[in-house]
Amino acid sequence: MSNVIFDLDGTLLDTGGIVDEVCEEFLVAKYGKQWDGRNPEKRLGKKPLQAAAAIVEDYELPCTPEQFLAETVDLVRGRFRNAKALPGANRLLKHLVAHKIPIAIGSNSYRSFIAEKLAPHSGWAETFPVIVAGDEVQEPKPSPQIFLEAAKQLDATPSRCLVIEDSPTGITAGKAAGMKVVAVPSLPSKASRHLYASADHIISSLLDFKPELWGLPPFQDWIANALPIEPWYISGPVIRGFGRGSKVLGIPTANLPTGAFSKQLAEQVCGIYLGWARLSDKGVFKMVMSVGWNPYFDNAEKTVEPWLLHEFPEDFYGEELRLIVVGYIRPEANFSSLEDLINKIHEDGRIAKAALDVPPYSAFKEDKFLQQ
Ligand code: ADP
Ligand code: RBF
Ligand code: MG
Repeated sequence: MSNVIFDLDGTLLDTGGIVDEVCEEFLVAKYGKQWDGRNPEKRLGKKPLQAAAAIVEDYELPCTPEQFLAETVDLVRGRFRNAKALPGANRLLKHLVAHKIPIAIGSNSYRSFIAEKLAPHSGWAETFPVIVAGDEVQEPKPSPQIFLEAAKQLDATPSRCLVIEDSPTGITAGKAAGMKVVAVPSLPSKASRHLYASADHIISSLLDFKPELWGLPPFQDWIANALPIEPWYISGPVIRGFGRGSKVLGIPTANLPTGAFSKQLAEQVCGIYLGWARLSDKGVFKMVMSVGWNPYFDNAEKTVEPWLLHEFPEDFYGEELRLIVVGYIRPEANFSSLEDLINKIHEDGRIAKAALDVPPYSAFKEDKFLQQ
């Protein structure tokens, strides 16, 4: 593989949240209706007018899709600049650019919107020598036209192009173009899994993209079996969790109320992380934790499950716990037996324990956040 073609919305940029925000506010203000985010598959990866038609139908709005789009488009546009790079996007782009791998964007979005979305991200617009938009071809995805045009402009044959996509529509388009396709699903639910079946490979986030599987140069930034990340800081009183950490697994996890950092949590990739924990009365400890829905138990909410790598003589419910999360270990996984899950968690613990002794992870032990 010598070329990579990226979808933009939901793959490199978190624009889905912006559209949802606008719809939620607009629906209640104009029509007194409550947005519930239903049927994301009808909007994801679609042209704006198709997505608008889905909303008009789903909420039985007394307007045409054209009217709905006309009334909301500027609200959405106004927020493009708030769209954050998805975790791992900057890392992957820098890596490909450093290795001179030709890259392109192939997006169903309009050309002018793409330009506005890229503008706040330093270096992004210049990074892509080729951008093909939905209004520059006759048929948008799932037609292969966008990707075929991108390949043409890259001067590459389709079989030498890898597409990275979050939407089923885009995966269909990439396969129809005769390209390899890696899916980073924006519809993470189990029920949506079959929509991604035609992808060559499915990953849970760009952090898990392995370039070497596609004949591209490997990343060299893992340190001590973990990937250093931009640290994130969370805290709260230790509360009761699902009541099974110690009982079912023999691995206690000190749960935090997620309300205080729900937005931060929504942005974090589900997976296993390492970091430092500080208990107000006890000091600073190494920590390994899972973030997500715990597929093995299929929880209904996204939680953090920090296991402090220390033996405590008793429980510490109610005590203030502060966490700095500094490294990523792996995606959340499902396991065919409880024993396999437990073994994996112990392996995570060993990785965290060793990694936290070396830079860059070790330095955060002295972070002010843990000292106050
Ligand atoms: P819950 O479902 O309430 O979280 P767990 O079985 O997961 O129950 O146990 C978590 C509790 O165990 C924590 O809230 C804390 O009070 C206690 N605990 C004892 N040792 C540890 C440890 N090493 N890491 C995390 N929590 C611990
Ligand atoms: N649960 C899963 O379903 N899949 C996992 O891959 C997984 N990894 C974990 C890794 C660590 C380090 C810890 C502490 C927990 C992990 N668990 C995982 C979560 C476990 O299911 C959870 O702690 C219990 O559900 C306790 O409520
Ligand atoms: Mg727990």
